[in-house]
Amino acid sequence: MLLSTELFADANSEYADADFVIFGVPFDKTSSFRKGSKRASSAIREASYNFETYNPHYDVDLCNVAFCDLGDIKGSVSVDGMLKTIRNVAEGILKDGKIPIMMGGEHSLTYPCIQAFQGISTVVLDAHLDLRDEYDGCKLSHACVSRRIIEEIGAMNYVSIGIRSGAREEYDFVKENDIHFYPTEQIQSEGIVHVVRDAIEYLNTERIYLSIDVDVIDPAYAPAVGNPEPFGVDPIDIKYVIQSLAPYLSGFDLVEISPEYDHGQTALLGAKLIREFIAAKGSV
Ligand SMILES: [Mn+2]
Repeated sequence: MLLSTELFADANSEYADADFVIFGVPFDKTSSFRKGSKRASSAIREASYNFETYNPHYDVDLCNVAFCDLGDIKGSVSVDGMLKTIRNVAEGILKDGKIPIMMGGEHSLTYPCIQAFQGISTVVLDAHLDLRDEYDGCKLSHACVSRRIIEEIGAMNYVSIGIRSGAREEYDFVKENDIHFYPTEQIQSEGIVHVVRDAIEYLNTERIYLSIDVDVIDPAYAPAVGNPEPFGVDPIDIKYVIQSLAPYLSGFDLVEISPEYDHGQTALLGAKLIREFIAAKGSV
Protein backbone atom coordinates (compact mmCIF):
# COMPACT_ATOMS: atom_id res chain seq x y z
CA MET A 1 0.00 0.00 0.00
CA LEU A 2 1.37 3.41 -0.95
CA LEU A 3 1.30 6.40 1.38
CA SER A 4 -1.23 9.04 0.30
CA THR A 5 1.60 11.42 -0.63
CA GLU A 6 2.90 8.79 -3.04
CA LEU A 7 -0.41 8.51 -4.89
CA PHE A 8 -1.39 10.62 -7.90
CA ALA A 9 -2.05 14.17 -6.72
CA ASP A 10 -5.65 14.93 -5.68
CA ALA A 11 -6.73 11.28 -6.01
CA ASN A 12 -8.52 11.67 -2.70
CA SER A 13 -11.68 9.60 -3.17
CA GLU A 14 -12.40 6.23 -1.69
CA TYR A 15 -12.69 3.54 -4.36
CA ALA A 16 -16.41 3.11 -3.69
CA ASP A 17 -17.08 6.78 -4.46
CA ALA A 18 -14.67 7.20 -7.38
CA ASP A 19 -15.78 7.84 -10.95
CA PHE A 20 -12.20 7.37 -12.21
CA VAL A 21 -9.73 4.74 -11.01
CA ILE A 22 -6.02 5.22 -11.69
CA PHE A 23 -3.59 2.31 -11.48
CA GLY A 24 0.07 1.96 -12.38
CA VAL A 25 1.77 -1.01 -13.98
CA PRO A 26 5.54 -1.17 -13.50
CA PHE A 27 6.25 -3.51 -16.40
CA ASP A 28 8.58 -3.16 -19.41
CA LYS A 29 9.59 -6.72 -20.21
CA THR A 30 9.08 -6.63 -24.02
CA SER A 31 10.48 -3.12 -24.52
CA SER A 32 12.70 -3.25 -27.57
CA PHE A 33 15.06 -0.27 -27.30
CA ARG A 34 15.17 1.87 -24.15
CA LYS A 35 13.73 -0.01 -21.20
CA GLY A 36 12.64 1.74 -18.02
CA SER A 37 8.91 2.33 -18.46
CA LYS A 38 8.45 0.18 -15.34
CA ARG A 39 9.53 3.30 -13.43
CA ALA A 40 7.06 5.62 -15.22
CA SER A 41 4.12 5.36 -12.85
CA SER A 42 6.10 6.63 -9.85
CA ALA A 43 7.70 9.42 -11.92
CA ILE A 44 4.27 10.50 -13.19
CA ARG A 45 2.82 10.46 -9.68
CA GLU A 46 5.69 12.61 -8.40
CA ALA A 47 5.26 15.08 -11.30
CA SER A 48 1.50 15.29 -10.71
CA TYR A 49 2.12 17.43 -7.60
CA ASN A 50 3.44 20.28 -9.78
CA PHE A 51 0.00 21.36 -10.96
CA GLU A 52 -2.86 23.44 -9.62
CA THR A 53 -6.01 21.52 -8.79
CA TYR A 54 -8.06 24.05 -10.79
CA ASN A 55 -8.25 23.64 -14.58
CA PRO A 56 -9.32 27.01 -16.06
CA HIS A 57 -10.03 25.62 -19.54
CA TYR A 58 -12.76 23.32 -18.24
CA ASP A 59 -13.59 25.38 -15.13
CA VAL A 60 -13.12 22.17 -13.15
CA ASP A 61 -11.30 21.74 -9.86
CA LEU A 62 -9.87 18.24 -9.55
CA CYS A 63 -10.59 18.41 -5.81
CA ASN A 64 -14.25 18.21 -6.81
CA VAL A 65 -13.85 15.23 -9.15
CA ALA A 66 -14.12 11.80 -7.55
CA PHE A 67 -11.04 9.79 -8.47
CA CYS A 68 -8.71 7.40 -6.70
CA ASP A 69 -5.34 5.77 -7.28
CA LEU A 70 -4.97 2.05 -6.55
CA GLY A 71 -1.17 2.30 -6.62
CA ASP A 72 0.91 -0.09 -8.70
CA ILE A 73 -0.34 -3.50 -9.78
CA LYS A 74 2.13 -6.22 -8.89
CA GLY A 75 1.71 -9.03 -11.36
CA SER A 76 3.53 -11.95 -12.85
CA VAL A 77 7.01 -11.56 -14.30
CA SER A 78 5.79 -13.30 -17.48
CA VAL A 79 4.18 -11.18 -20.21
CA ASP A 80 1.19 -13.49 -20.48
CA GLY A 81 0.65 -13.54 -16.70
CA MET A 82 0.99 -9.77 -16.37
CA LEU A 83 -1.53 -9.14 -19.13
CA LYS A 84 -4.02 -11.53 -17.49
CA THR A 85 -3.64 -9.63 -14.20
CA ILE A 86 -4.28 -6.29 -15.93
CA ARG A 87 -7.36 -7.67 -17.63
CA ASN A 88 -8.74 -8.80 -14.25
CA VAL A 89 -8.05 -5.40 -12.68
CA ALA A 90 -9.69 -3.54 -15.60
CA GLU A 91 -12.70 -5.88 -15.60
CA GLY A 92 -13.22 -5.25 -11.88
CA ILE A 93 -13.16 -1.47 -12.37
CA LEU A 94 -15.60 -1.67 -15.30
CA LYS A 95 -17.94 -4.01 -13.40
CA ASP A 96 -18.13 -1.34 -10.70
CA GLY A 97 -19.17 1.25 -13.29
CA LYS A 98 -15.96 3.30 -13.15
CA ILE A 99 -13.54 4.59 -15.76
CA PRO A 100 -10.09 2.96 -15.68
CA ILE A 101 -6.96 5.08 -16.17
CA MET A 102 -3.83 2.99 -16.61
CA MET A 103 -0.34 4.42 -16.27
CA GLY A 104 2.14 2.10 -18.00
CA GLY A 105 4.54 0.56 -18.31
CA GLU A 106 4.89 -0.45 -21.89
CA HIS A 107 2.27 -0.35 -24.62
CA SER A 108 1.52 -4.10 -24.60
CA LEU A 109 -0.48 -3.41 -21.41
CA THR A 110 -3.17 -1.61 -23.43
CA TYR A 111 -4.35 -4.86 -25.03
CA PRO A 112 -5.81 -6.49 -21.86
CA CYS A 113 -7.49 -3.18 -20.93
CA ILE A 114 -9.33 -3.20 -24.26
CA GLN A 115 -10.16 -6.90 -23.90
CA ALA A 116 -11.82 -6.07 -20.58
CA PHE A 117 -14.42 -3.94 -22.41
CA GLN A 118 -15.47 -6.87 -24.65
CA GLY A 119 -16.02 -4.60 -27.62
CA ILE A 120 -15.09 -0.92 -27.76
CA SER A 121 -13.79 1.42 -30.45
CA THR A 122 -10.22 2.49 -29.91
CA VAL A 123 -8.11 5.53 -30.76
CA VAL A 124 -4.37 4.96 -30.42
CA LEU A 125 -2.01 7.95 -30.42
CA ASP A 126 1.37 6.57 -31.44
CA ALA A 127 4.40 7.28 -33.60
CA HIS A 128 4.47 3.59 -34.54
CA LEU A 129 2.06 1.33 -36.38
CA ASP A 130 2.75 -1.57 -33.96
CA LEU A 131 1.20 -3.96 -36.50
CA ARG A 132 3.78 -6.77 -36.57
CA ASP A 133 2.31 -10.21 -35.98
CA GLU A 134 5.23 -10.94 -33.66
CA TYR A 135 8.45 -9.33 -32.52
CA ASP A 136 11.43 -11.22 -31.08
CA GLY A 137 9.21 -14.32 -31.14
CA CYS A 138 6.59 -12.63 -28.93
CA LYS A 139 3.05 -11.93 -30.12
CA LEU A 140 2.35 -9.88 -26.99
CA SER A 141 5.30 -7.52 -27.57
CA HIS A 142 4.67 -3.78 -27.38
CA ALA A 143 5.66 -3.71 -31.07
CA CYS A 144 2.55 -5.82 -31.89
CA VAL A 145 -0.04 -4.13 -29.70
CA SER A 146 -2.15 -2.50 -32.42
CA ARG A 147 -2.22 -5.78 -34.36
CA ARG A 148 -3.64 -7.54 -31.26
CA ILE A 149 -6.13 -4.71 -30.63
CA ILE A 150 -7.40 -4.87 -34.22
CA GLU A 151 -7.81 -8.66 -33.96
CA GLU A 152 -9.88 -8.02 -30.83
CA ILE A 153 -12.16 -5.19 -32.02
CA GLY A 154 -11.98 -5.26 -35.84
CA ALA A 155 -10.30 -2.76 -38.17
CA MET A 156 -13.49 -0.71 -38.56
CA ASN A 157 -13.40 0.11 -34.85
CA TYR A 158 -9.78 1.26 -34.75
CA VAL A 159 -7.89 4.41 -35.73
CA SER A 160 -4.39 5.61 -34.93
CA ILE A 161 -3.14 9.20 -35.01
CA GLY A 162 0.40 10.58 -35.25
CA ILE A 163 1.92 7.63 -37.10
CA ARG A 164 5.33 8.09 -38.74
CA SER A 165 7.10 4.75 -38.36
CA GLY A 166 6.65 1.12 -39.33
CA ALA A 167 8.25 -1.69 -41.29
CA ARG A 168 7.28 -2.13 -44.94
CA GLU A 169 5.34 -5.29 -43.97
CA GLU A 170 3.27 -3.22 -41.54
CA TYR A 171 2.39 -0.66 -44.23
CA ASP A 172 1.45 -3.60 -46.50
CA PHE A 173 -0.81 -4.90 -43.71
CA VAL A 174 -2.45 -1.45 -43.51
CA LYS A 175 -3.32 -1.59 -47.23
CA GLU A 176 -4.51 -5.20 -47.20
CA ASN A 177 -6.72 -4.73 -44.14
CA ASP A 178 -7.96 -1.18 -44.70
CA ILE A 179 -6.51 0.13 -41.42
CA HIS A 180 -7.46 3.76 -40.78
CA PHE A 181 -4.58 5.93 -39.57
CA TYR A 182 -3.49 9.56 -39.68
CA PRO A 183 0.23 10.28 -40.25
CA THR A 184 1.79 13.38 -38.68
CA GLU A 185 2.08 14.94 -42.13
CA GLN A 186 -1.73 14.90 -42.35
CA ILE A 187 -2.00 16.65 -38.98
CA GLN A 188 0.45 19.25 -40.28
CA SER A 189 -1.38 19.83 -43.58
CA GLU A 190 -5.03 19.55 -42.45
CA GLY A 191 -4.80 20.40 -38.75
CA ILE A 192 -5.73 18.35 -35.71
CA VAL A 193 -9.31 19.69 -35.69
CA HIS A 194 -10.01 18.11 -39.08
CA VAL A 195 -8.23 14.87 -38.21
CA VAL A 196 -10.15 14.34 -34.97
CA ARG A 197 -13.48 15.20 -36.59
CA ASP A 198 -12.76 12.67 -39.34
CA ALA A 199 -11.77 9.99 -36.79
CA ILE A 200 -14.99 10.49 -34.80
CA GLU A 201 -17.07 10.26 -37.98
CA TYR A 202 -15.24 7.12 -39.09
CA LEU A 203 -15.70 5.33 -35.75
CA ASN A 204 -19.34 6.44 -35.50
CA THR A 205 -19.78 5.26 -31.90
CA GLU A 206 -20.70 6.44 -28.43
CA ARG A 207 -17.86 4.62 -26.64
CA ILE A 208 -14.16 5.06 -27.28
CA TYR A 209 -11.02 3.86 -25.50
CA LEU A 210 -8.04 6.24 -25.82
CA SER A 211 -4.49 4.92 -25.58
CA ILE A 212 -1.65 7.45 -25.61
CA ASP A 213 1.79 6.10 -26.40
CA VAL A 214 3.78 9.16 -25.34
CA ASP A 215 6.17 8.67 -28.27
CA VAL A 216 3.43 10.17 -30.46
CA ILE A 217 4.64 13.53 -29.11
CA ASP A 218 7.77 15.04 -30.65
CA PRO A 219 10.96 14.00 -28.80
CA ALA A 220 11.70 17.70 -28.26
CA TYR A 221 8.78 17.77 -25.81
CA ALA A 222 8.84 14.13 -24.70
CA PRO A 223 12.41 12.80 -24.97
CA ALA A 224 12.04 10.08 -22.32
CA VAL A 225 10.21 7.34 -24.20
CA GLY A 226 11.19 3.80 -25.16
CA ASN A 227 11.42 4.45 -28.91
CA PRO A 228 11.73 8.19 -29.64
CA GLU A 229 10.73 9.18 -33.18
CA PRO A 230 11.31 12.69 -34.65
CA PHE A 231 8.71 14.71 -36.61
CA GLY A 232 6.14 14.23 -33.88
CA VAL A 233 2.94 15.84 -32.68
CA ASP A 234 2.76 18.98 -30.51
CA PRO A 235 1.48 18.44 -26.94
CA ILE A 236 -1.30 21.00 -27.41
CA ASP A 237 -2.69 18.89 -30.26
CA ILE A 238 -2.85 15.91 -27.86
CA LYS A 239 -4.75 18.14 -25.43
CA TYR A 240 -7.21 18.89 -28.24
CA VAL A 241 -7.67 15.17 -28.99
CA ILE A 242 -8.50 14.50 -25.33
CA GLN A 243 -10.91 17.45 -25.23
CA SER A 244 -12.74 16.39 -28.41
CA LEU A 245 -12.98 12.70 -27.54
CA ALA A 246 -13.90 13.25 -23.88
CA PRO A 247 -17.69 12.84 -24.35
CA TYR A 248 -17.06 9.37 -25.84
CA LEU A 249 -14.22 8.14 -23.62
CA SER A 250 -14.82 5.08 -21.43
CA GLY A 251 -11.20 4.19 -20.75
CA PHE A 252 -7.78 5.81 -20.96
CA ASP A 253 -4.13 4.89 -20.72
CA LEU A 254 -0.77 6.55 -21.05
CA VAL A 255 2.26 4.37 -21.73
CA GLU A 256 5.93 4.16 -22.71
CA ILE A 257 7.52 6.94 -20.62
CA SER A 258 11.05 5.85 -19.70
CA PRO A 259 12.03 8.28 -16.91
CA GLU A 260 15.77 7.72 -16.79
CA TYR A 261 16.10 9.57 -20.12
CA ASP A 262 14.19 12.52 -18.71
CA HIS A 263 14.97 15.86 -17.13
CA GLY A 264 11.46 15.61 -15.75
CA GLN A 265 9.58 17.15 -18.68
CA THR A 266 8.18 13.90 -20.11
CA ALA A 267 6.81 12.75 -16.75
CA LEU A 268 5.34 16.25 -16.24
CA LEU A 269 3.64 16.08 -19.62
CA GLY A 270 2.31 12.59 -18.85
CA ALA A 271 0.90 13.74 -15.51
CA LYS A 272 -0.63 16.81 -17.16
CA LEU A 273 -2.33 14.75 -19.89
CA ILE A 274 -3.88 12.45 -17.27
CA ARG A 275 -5.11 15.52 -15.36
CA GLU A 276 -6.46 16.98 -18.61
CA PHE A 277 -8.38 13.77 -19.26
CA ILE A 278 -9.94 13.77 -15.78
CA ALA A 279 -10.86 17.47 -16.06
CA ALA A 280 -12.23 17.08 -19.60
CA LYS A 281 -14.28 13.98 -18.80
CA GLY A 282 -15.25 15.35 -15.40
CA SER A 283 -16.74 18.42 -17.09
CA VAL A 284 -18.80 16.50 -19.69
MN1 LIG B 1 5.12 3.87 -30.11
